[in-house]
Amino acid sequence: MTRAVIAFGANLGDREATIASAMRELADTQGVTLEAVSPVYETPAIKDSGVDRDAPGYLNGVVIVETGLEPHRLLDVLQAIEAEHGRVRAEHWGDRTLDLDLIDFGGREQFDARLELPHPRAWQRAFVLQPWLDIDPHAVLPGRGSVAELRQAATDEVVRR
Ligand code: PH2
Ligand code: MG
Ligand code: MG
Repeated sequence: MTRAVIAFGANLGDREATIASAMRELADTQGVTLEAVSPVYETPAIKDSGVDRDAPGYLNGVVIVETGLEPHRLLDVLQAIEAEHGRVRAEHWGDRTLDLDLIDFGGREQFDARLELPHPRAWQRAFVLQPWLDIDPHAVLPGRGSVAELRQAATDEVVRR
């Protein structure tokens, strides 16, 4: 079994209902057990160009799971749940009903066309680091260091719900 960290985000539709239902679906997945679900944060949309105050805001958080699945099978599960919630992959970093990102998989570092572990931008995003820290104060991001220290350095705005 491996401990995996998954970040969730939603900025379209009924964000809370979507996240609640995604958490249920994840919990109902064979080979996946929920260990902890973080508090939820209200966060402004980040685009390639920086903060976009005109875009709808996100709800963001993190869930820690224990899983017997391999990373790509877990990714399949996450993408199936996204698709069920009407996620359409159009604009890069575009608005979305649901985003489920695999952040860390048992400290593994790997890279292929479909998946990079750990998630390449998690280290600089307070909307991932803060909720992760809430449920695992001693968390470490492989190759980057302690999540607590990374959180101190991250500047994007997160407001606890
Ligand atoms: N996800 C993105 C791009 N921008 N901004 C916020 N606040 N929260 C997100 O989850 C987010 C984002 C790409 O996945
Ligand atoms: Mg994302
Ligand atoms: Mg994603």
